[in-house]
Amino acid sequence: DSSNGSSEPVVCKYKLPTVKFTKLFINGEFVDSLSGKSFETIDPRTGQLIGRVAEGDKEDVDLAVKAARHAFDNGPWPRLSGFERGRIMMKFADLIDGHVEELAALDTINAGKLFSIGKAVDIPQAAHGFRYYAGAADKIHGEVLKMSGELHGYTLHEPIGVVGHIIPWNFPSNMFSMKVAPSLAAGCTMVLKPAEQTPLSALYYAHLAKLAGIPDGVLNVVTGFGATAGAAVASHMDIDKVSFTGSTEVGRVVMQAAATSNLKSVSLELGGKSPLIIFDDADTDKAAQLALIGILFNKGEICVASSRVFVQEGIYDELVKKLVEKAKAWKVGDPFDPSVGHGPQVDKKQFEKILSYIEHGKREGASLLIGGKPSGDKGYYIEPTIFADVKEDMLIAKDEIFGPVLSLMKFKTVEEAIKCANNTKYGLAAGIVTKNLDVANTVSRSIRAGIIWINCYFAFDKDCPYGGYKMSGFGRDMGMEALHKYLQVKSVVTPIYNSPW
Ligand code: TXE
Repeated sequence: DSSNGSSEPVVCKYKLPTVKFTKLFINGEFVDSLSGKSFETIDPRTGQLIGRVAEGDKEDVDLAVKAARHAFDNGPWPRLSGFERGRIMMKFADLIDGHVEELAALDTINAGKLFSIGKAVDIPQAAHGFRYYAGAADKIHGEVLKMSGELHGYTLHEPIGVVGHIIPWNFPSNMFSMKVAPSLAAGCTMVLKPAEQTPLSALYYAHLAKLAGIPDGVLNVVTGFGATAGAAVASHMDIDKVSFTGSTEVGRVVMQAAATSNLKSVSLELGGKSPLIIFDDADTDKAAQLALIGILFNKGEICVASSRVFVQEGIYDELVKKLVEKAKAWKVGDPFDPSVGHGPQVDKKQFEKILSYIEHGKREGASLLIGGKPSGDKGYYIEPTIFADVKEDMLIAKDEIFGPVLSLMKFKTVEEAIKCANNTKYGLAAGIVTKNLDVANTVSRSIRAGIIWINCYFAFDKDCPYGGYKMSGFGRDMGMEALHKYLQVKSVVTPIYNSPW
C-alpha cells in the first residue's frame, strides 16, 4: 500500500516493454546521429537508466529538414488528394490502436504516466486525433470572394510547407498526435523534436507511420536536447513554421530565433496557472472531486492544471475538509499499478523544482494541510500537497509549479473571484462550479483564458480548440483551428469580362 502518508510506493511486477527504436528517424530510416553521440533515457520510477538514444544536433536537423524539404517540394504527400492522405492517416490510426499496450508502456517507463490511463485514454486519443484530421484532409478549401470590381477572386488554402514541431514530455503521445495529425492532413512535411526526457514513443510512432505508408521524408523525428537540436529547428532557414509546446521562457527563445532567422510562422502553447472557482451553491462533493483531479491528474504535470482553487466563503470550510479527505485516500505509487492515482514526476529536475516551491510555500506562511514531501525513497514521487491561506502575491500562487501542489484561496463576491482569477500572467484554462447560469455566463466571459470548463474540468475534445491568452502563448491546437495554422491562404484573381485589365 502506498496511500499518502505511508512510506513506500507500490512496486509493480509488470513486464516492461522492449525498447526497439532508439535512433533518429530521417527520410524513412532509423539512423545514428552524425556525431555518433547518444544520451541516457531514464525511468522516473527508479531514477535508473532505460537505455541510450541517439543525440541529434544541428547537422542532423539539417539532414532532416533537407529530407522534409525534398518531400514537400518534389514528393507525393502535398500533391496527393486529401482523400488519399486521409486514407493513409486512417491506417496510421489503426496501427496505433494495434500497438496500444507497447505505446502506453513506453510512456509509463519514460514519463511515469499511469499505464491504465495510457491504454484507455492517451493512446486511443492519439489514434483518434489522426482519424479526426484524416476526415478533414479532403475538406480543405478556400472561398469564392465577393470582390467589388469586375473580377473573379477566390482563395486557395495551401500547406504552409516544412513544419518544425518541438514538444514537451508531459503527454508524449497526445502531443505527437496533436501536432503531427493536423499538419499531415494539411499536406505539410515535418521535423519533430520530442522532449529529451521522453524520446521513446515518438520513435515508435515514426516506425508505425512508415508501416502506414506515409512517404519517406514526410515525418522526421530528431531526438536530442533543446539547446542544440531544438534551437536548430527554431532557427532553421528552411523551416516555414515552428509549432512549440513547452515553458514560457523557451517559448520566448523560440520566437526570437524565428524572428532572427527566416521569420518563420510561430505558434506557442506555454505554461499556465489556471483557476478553478467554486461558488457557494456548488455540490461540495463534486466540487472537491473536480479540485482534486484538477491538480493531481497526470501528477500535476499538465499545463491546464487547476493549481489555484478559489472557494466562496460560505462553503470554504466544508469544501476544504472534503478535499483533504479525498487527498488522503489518493494513492501514489508505481504507475503500472491500476489502483494508483499518480506516479513519479518526470525527472529529477522537475522533482526538485516542485519540492523547492513547497519549501517556498511554507516559508511564505501558507498553511500546509497535507503532503509536502517526497513519497518513498527512490524515484521521483511526490505526495499530493495542499496549501491553504495562500495570498495572491506568494510565489506558489503566481508560478507554474507543474506538480501535485494546490493553492487554496477564499473569496466573497463574483467580482472578487473574477479579479483574482485574472491576476496571473497566464491564460490557458479556467473552471467554474456553480448552478447559477448568470454567474457561469458572467465569469466565463470575464476570464481571459483559452478554455473555460463549467461544472467540469479537463473536458477535452478533438473538436475543441485549445491554447492560450496572455503569456500562455498564441495559436490553437486541436479542432479545425489547428488545421488552419498549417495552411497558407493564397488569393487568386482574374478579370471577368470587358474588364479594364
Ligand atoms: O521545458 P522546456 P522543461 C513548463 C513547466 C515545467 C517547465 C520547465 O512549468 O516545469 O516548463 O520544463 C525544448 N530551443 N512546461 O524545462 O525546456 C525541449 O527540448 C528550442 C509546460 O522541460 O520548455 C523540449 O522539447 N527548443 C509545458 C521542449 O522545448 C528548446 C510542458 C519543452 O521543454 C530549447 C512542459 C531551445 N533553446 C513544460 N530549450 C506545457 N505547456 O504543457 C528547450 N527546448
